[in-house]
Amino acid sequence: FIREPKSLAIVGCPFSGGQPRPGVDQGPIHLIQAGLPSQLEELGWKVQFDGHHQFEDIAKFITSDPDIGKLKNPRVVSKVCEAVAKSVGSHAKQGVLPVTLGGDHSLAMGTISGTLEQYPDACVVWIDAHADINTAETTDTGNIHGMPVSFLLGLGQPIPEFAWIKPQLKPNKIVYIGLRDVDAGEKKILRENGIKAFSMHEVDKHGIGKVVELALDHVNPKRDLPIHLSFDVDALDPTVAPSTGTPVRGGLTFREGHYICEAIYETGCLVALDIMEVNPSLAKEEEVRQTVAVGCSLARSALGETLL
Ligand code: HAR
Ligand code: MN
Ligand code: MN
Ligand code: MN
Repeated sequence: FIREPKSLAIVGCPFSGGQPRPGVDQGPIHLIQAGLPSQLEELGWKVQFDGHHQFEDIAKFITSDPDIGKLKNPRVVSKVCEAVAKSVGSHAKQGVLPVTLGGDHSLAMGTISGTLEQYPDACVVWIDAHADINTAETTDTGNIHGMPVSFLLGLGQPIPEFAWIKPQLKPNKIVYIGLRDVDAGEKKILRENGIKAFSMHEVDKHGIGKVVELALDHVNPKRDLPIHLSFDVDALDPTVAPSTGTPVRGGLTFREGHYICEAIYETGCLVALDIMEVNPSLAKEEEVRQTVAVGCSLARSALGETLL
């Protein structure tokens, strides 16, 4: 799917409007400063990075953004994601692999919309402690980073402000790994839509190797469909990635997280990657450094770094 010579484009998304904690907008800036572009060049990629998105330009035109039902910052989140969809979509169209650095996970409405525009048959592998599948009706918090999957699937009552999102994702084209903090309403949605999810229970039971194989068997049985990997760093155990907005204990080990990335790279089907929810303002300096470094190394593993 990706043209030779292997090219990728880093889409820096300093955005935090999908959740309440300041700082996650600084995630992409730290990932770039840690040297991610040159690390990916060393893996043989041609790396384009023309600076981070300037979402202030969007926010400027939205002078008032009252809640819609429970949804917080709905217009800003929607416009930002629409811009991200265009950017990811245009890179994908040119055979360039978009690597989106978040920023909060509401951005995945944009990244996955952009991917599906170019690759309508793509499947999504969503790595997270959370299912991020609340609808406007089921959300307790109103934080849109807990909802992007429901928008992509077209669940819940349509919201005119989000009408640009084509509900192109089918429930059998997304699979989760790492879940352990799923709301009651989300469990119901997963069940009713037959969405495949491998929680930490399945990781404990089968081991990560088997879980990734089963996950890919579900969304990509012949290993011939494009894959969009959306990796929320809170899928990792907080001892591994402490500096994130909603850490949940009992998560993926360092190796389990990297194994997922390596196994997806090995399919040769990866067409887009998101590294989300790195928040450099939520931990001590050393833990921030560790979390940023892990974000970089997950990206490297997904883009071809091997241990030998
Ligand atoms: N389910 C909760 C909510 O809807 C918590 C959501 C998410 N936090 C994340 N997303 N970091 O992965 O608000
Ligand atoms: Mn670009
Ligand atoms: Mn998430
Ligand atoms: Mn999460």
